[in-house]
Parts: sequence; C-alpha cells; structure tokens
Amino acid sequence: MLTSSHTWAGSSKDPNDELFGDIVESTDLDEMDRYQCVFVGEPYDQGNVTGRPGARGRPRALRNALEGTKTHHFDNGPVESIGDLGDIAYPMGLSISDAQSAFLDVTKRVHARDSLPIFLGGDHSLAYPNARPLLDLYESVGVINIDAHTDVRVFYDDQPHTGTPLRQLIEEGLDAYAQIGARQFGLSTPYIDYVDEHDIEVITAEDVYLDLDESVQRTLTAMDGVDAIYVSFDVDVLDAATAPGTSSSEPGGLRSIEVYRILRQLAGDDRIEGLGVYEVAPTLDSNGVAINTSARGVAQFISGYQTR
Ligand SMILES: [Mn+2]
Repeated sequence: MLTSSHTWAGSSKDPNDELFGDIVESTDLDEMDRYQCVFVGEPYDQGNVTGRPGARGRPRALRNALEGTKTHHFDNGPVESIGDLGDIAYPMGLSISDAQSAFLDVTKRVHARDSLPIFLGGDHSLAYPNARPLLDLYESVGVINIDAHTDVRVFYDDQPHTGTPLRQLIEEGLDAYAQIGARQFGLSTPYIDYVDEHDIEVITAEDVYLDLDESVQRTLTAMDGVDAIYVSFDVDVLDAATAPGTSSSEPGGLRSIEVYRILRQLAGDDRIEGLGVYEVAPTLDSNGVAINTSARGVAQFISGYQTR
C-alpha cells in the first residue's frame, strides 16, 4: 500500500545550513496529522501515451533534489512540519483504469486526514485519483491545473490516460476548472467546444506573460463558490527550453520564476486541499534542470501554504 524506502538526511557540511533533508520526517497514515503537509510518492507512468514515458522514477528524483534544498524563503521564513508517507505501491501489469482505482484506494485514506497531501508523480493520469476523493468530501470542488495541456481528451481503447484526468473529474461532478499556461495550437476544435460547453477557464501562457497577477486572479475568480481546491502542477507548463525533461514538452511556455509566483500565490488560498506534481521524467532531463525546477516549485508552494 505505502512503502517507505527514502531516509531523509541533510547533507551540508556547514552547521548553519538547514535543508529539507534535515526537517522532513517519515510518517504513516495514523501519524500524518502531526505534520502540516505530507509527501506521497506515486512512481507510475504507464498512463503516458506519448511514446516518451519516464516519469516513473520521479518521486525518488524529486526527494533527492529537495533533500539538498535550503528551507528559508526571504519573506516567509523557513518552511517546517513536513512528513513523508513514502510511495504508493501497486501491482505490475494493471490496466490504466485499474491502476487509477488502486491509487484511489490509498488517496481516499490520505484525503480523509487533515494534513495537506503533496503528491509526487508520476504521469498526469494520477490527477484523477489524487483529486477524486475531494468530490465525496466537499459540497463543491475546483481544480486549478498549471499545465500546457487541458487534459480533457477522450479515452483511447476504452482506457483513461495522461490526457484524460480533468475530463474524468468533470464527468464525475467537478464544479469548477481553471487551466493556466495553455499553449496556442494545442487543442483541436472539438476540444475547444468541450471547453466552452463546460465553462472551463483557460488562461494561456501568453496571458501569464502579459499579466501574471491578473492571470492568477482569473483562476481564483473561476473558483468562486467552491469549498475545496486541488492544484495540479504539470511541469510541461514550463517552456520547452526551461524544462526539457518531460514527456510532452512544448515551446511558448512559462519561465520558472513565473511558475513559482503562481504556486506560492495559489497556496495562500485557504481552500487548498492538495497539490500534485507531474510529468517530470528524469531519463529525459538535461542536467536535472526539470527536476530541480519542480523541487523548488514544491518548496514555493509549501512556503505559501504555511504562511496563510
Ligand atoms: Mn501537460
């Protein structure tokens, strides 16, 4: 169910340094509410249908990158109180649909607790099991998806995949959906029609480039009236030149500094009930740049969350 193989340890020779490796502690479902936030690893990339998988090794790579990251934000102070539940284990050979169910069995139990889950994926098909339990726990739920892609595609061969999680959530009752970082020429007309029919708020990467704070405000306006918000951070929202280590990298995207500000601002909303980080593929990465960029993104989100 949950397997813990990572031992967090600080690695600095300087006694003045405090790293994530020094403060993150292993925990379990019974004890996790001792921490404000908990990591949940999801080493799964079989939902990837691009022919360029590679996100499976991601939780380990992300933990390694965070381990050496210092804890202090200039304005918000040091982050603290982070537990690690380990990785969700699943049998080999499952269909994508059955894998989503296997993850959902565990994510339900995680969401039933108070601590904020931070899911370390994994491909984006996991956004479905990671957000789905909130639909049963709250009257109304919204998702803010920081992503190049809208991920409302149809199933292929009757199976969900990395391009379907938001469509699945919408069809099961999601109340509000805002995507930030969309690329032009990324969706065909039938999907644009789906976006319009379901009142999805699509904010392009160009919108962010022109006015970041206004763009964040548009995502939150789209969340008016919802009780709980899940944030999905698909690293392919970053420009292809900034984060080559992802399966569906696209030009015309965001810079890391923009993603950090978006993550930190969204984390300050008091309805946030989860974050997922997806699609970093260490085997496709160049010098660990996508991994390090998203590890700092997690740090920014936690910093924003803990100073609400
Ligand atoms: Mn994407």
